[in-house]
Amino acid sequence: MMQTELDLFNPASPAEPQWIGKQAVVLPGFALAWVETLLPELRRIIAQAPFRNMVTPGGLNMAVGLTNCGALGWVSDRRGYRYSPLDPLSQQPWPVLPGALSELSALAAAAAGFADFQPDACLVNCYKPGTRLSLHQDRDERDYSQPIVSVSLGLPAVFQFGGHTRSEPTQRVGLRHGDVMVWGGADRLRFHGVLPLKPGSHPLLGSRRINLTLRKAG
Ligand code: MD6
Ligand code: FE
Repeated sequence: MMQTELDLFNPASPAEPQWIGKQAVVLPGFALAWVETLLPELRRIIAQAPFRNMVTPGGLNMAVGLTNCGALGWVSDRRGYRYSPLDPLSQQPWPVLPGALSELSALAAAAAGFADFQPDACLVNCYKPGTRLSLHQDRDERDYSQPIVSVSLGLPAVFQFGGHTRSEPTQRVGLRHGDVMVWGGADRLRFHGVLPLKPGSHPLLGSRRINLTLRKAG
């Protein structure tokens, strides 16, 4: 059967990789086997470094709840965006990056053609129904030759994948619980965002979506 965009939303469709760019791919269900290991780790991370709404340099409150684990964490405030070894809330190092998350992300990166991916930062985003993430580029990492690996958990979302300028048209990609997306190379700096989350309840995570993005930031 030919793969169409609609198949992404059909649970019965085969879990074939969906290439959405030359070097950007969705691996449907790739993280499902790791969820049981990841959820207790996630609880530990959130207990140590709770979700918070960061402020943009322009003074706006970000709607997405945000925290990090790993040697470096992404932070935003009136001074700008950067990676920091300390959680500004606690002035302590971020929670340790779970080994299972490094392994999973290295395997996913390899499946997408990126060998030896060694993440040192994991941004954890929490979306409630209605929360969106506006179009942006991920450009605060030092080395753009390294890909980003994104793990979706909980409620499904519609990811917008654009071009190299904000005004280019975007494609829409469904991301469901357990899906992993890898992008890098020629696609590394493409604009992207998340449409407002639809209300719903996920059996394991309740009324939210959690997205983990693993990066080599430093
Ligand atoms: C999200 N993700 O899916 C937000 N960035 O909730 C991102 O902003 C993102 O998924 C770079 C690469 C993959 C991503
Ligand atoms: Fe991003």
